[in-house]
Amino acid sequence: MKKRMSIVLFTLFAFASCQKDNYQPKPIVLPSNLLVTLEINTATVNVVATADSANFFIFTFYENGDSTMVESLTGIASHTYSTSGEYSVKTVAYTSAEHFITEVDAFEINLNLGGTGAPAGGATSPMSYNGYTLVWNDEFNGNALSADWVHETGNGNWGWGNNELQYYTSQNTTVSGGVLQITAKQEAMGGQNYTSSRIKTQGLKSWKYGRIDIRAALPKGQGIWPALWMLGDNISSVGWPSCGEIDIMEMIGGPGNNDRTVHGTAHWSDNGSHAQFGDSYTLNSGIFADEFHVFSIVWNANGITWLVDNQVYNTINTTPAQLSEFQEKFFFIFNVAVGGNWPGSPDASTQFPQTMYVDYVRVFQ
Ligand SMILES: [Ca+2]
Repeated sequence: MKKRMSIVLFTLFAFASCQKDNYQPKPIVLPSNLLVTLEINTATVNVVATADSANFFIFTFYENGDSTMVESLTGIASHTYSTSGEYSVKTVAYTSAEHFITEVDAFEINLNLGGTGAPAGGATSPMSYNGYTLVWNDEFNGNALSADWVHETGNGNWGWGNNELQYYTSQNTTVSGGVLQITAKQEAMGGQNYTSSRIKTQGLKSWKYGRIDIRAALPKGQGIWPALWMLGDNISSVGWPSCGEIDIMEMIGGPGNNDRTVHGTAHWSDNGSHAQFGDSYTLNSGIFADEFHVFSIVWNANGITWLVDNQVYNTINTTPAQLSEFQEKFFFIFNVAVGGNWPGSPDASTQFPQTMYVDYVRVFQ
């Protein structure tokens, strides 16, 4: 009995060592540079994934405890949801069945936007970025503005410094169907011929640096001037432009390229003089009123970069001492102006009312 056991053990050892000597490890070739882009068209999310060295992809769409897997050689998949909600999709890029990399992206499906008059589709952006934390967001999912916002009303000094023609009132702001709606109307109030709204987070929420994404569909037409922008917290003590201004998105509506072009600009004080630096982004087709787009800045100690739908179109170096404005905290202002020095007045071609729809604003740091 004892002898047999030792023979068995010897045989096992010889077999194991033989296996080890002949084993050739396979080289590990992982995909790299996985890039996942999501586009949401009302109930349907379209996913496009690319990765170097990837031979196939598997997408898993999660929905209320259930999931749907889609395998794709091209990196393209889509899934249609039946209810509004926050969902996620897992993208796995494979070189072979054992060698893969994974990314999970969250997104929002909102089936109620249609009831507001907002366009149904357009670009969207992820709820998370590598290296960033979501520190504040407003998804505008309630029935009123949150306590993070206040209205600015009236016509300001010299039409808010620009000879603008609108009278701002809180009555032109609505939050419903998951979107903020700021509407410019042709109606008399406070000695002006137009009304609109201007909201801000001054004294309530402000930030220094970060990635900011704002998903919005814009109004259109001659004399319509929607803006998603920021001012330095210290404006009340140092004034403008020493406080600094970051225009994340401005559009001067009207025919030709106007309704299809947005501007991203920084303003500051250069030894007491107003200085500004900006550039613009023009759509290849259609206008900004047709569907939602995501207007972003990526802002750090070195500079500010402006993006539309994650495409960079302007960058400023803020390291020179004259641009120290941009090393301080800034608050948000969202408004739709009518007329003013830059856009000029509405004309017979301008249709009222005009609404800017904002699906969300998110700050990542
Ligand atoms: Ca929303």
